[in-house]
Amino acid sequence: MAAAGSGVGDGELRLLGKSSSPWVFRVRVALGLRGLSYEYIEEDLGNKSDLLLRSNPVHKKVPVLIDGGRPVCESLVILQYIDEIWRGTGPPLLPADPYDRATARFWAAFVDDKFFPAFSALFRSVTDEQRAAALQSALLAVETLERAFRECSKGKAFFGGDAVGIVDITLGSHPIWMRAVDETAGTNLLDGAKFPCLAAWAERFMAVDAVNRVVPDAGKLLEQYRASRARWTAAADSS
Ligand SMILES: N[C@@H](CCC(=O)N[C@@H](CS)C(=O)NCC(=O)O)C(=O)O
Repeated sequence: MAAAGSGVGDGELRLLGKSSSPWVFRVRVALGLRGLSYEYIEEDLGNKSDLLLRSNPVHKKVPVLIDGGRPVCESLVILQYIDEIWRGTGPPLLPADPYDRATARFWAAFVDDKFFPAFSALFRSVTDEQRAAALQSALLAVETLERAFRECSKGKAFFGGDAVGIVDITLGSHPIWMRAVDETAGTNLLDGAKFPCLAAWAERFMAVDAVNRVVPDAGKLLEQYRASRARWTAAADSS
């Protein structure tokens, strides 16, 4: 976690981020849901600030939430910190019941440990063979999440029930990138016919005010993704 005594000065709430980062997006959504104001500091990840290096000396990554001078690192840890510290200022991100809470933590971990690596392989694939193999794994993970949604939502709008919870925020950082992949690679990861619950959930989640306010510009993401793909393809061709 964050370094104790890392020398970060006291202050209000600050967030070190990168506007295109799905992990940073999670924290911005959670802060927005709680109605918290904070200073947002955009990092240049090619030239990381001293503040970032001192605040997250282990991973040197964003997001870092700095609360009164004390850094908290890793998006899922930060979401749980926000949930515990600012209670009562919005619906809880984790359910009250210990079993439901364990289930929510399980699915949030699934998103990071299983869904994301599968999606990331698809995201980075440059050849048709790579794409076909990666697509299969990504669709399996999406199918699992479709079932998870039915289990967690209990017929309501979100994984968290009537309100957005930790699984919504954790998975919700990816649809915008999934759409960028769909537009570029001709896939349909959130196919409404195959995954009706998840496709409808993604629409609902993206329409939530706290999400809508901080969602990165889809056109810019697509442009950025196409430029990265062109670089990866050129590198693969020259190797
Ligand atoms: N597991 C981390 C992932 C954070 C992450 O990968 N952040 C990226 C930005 S999208 C980063 O800071 N990368 C800088 C680097 O790898 O040097 C989390 O959930 O917060």
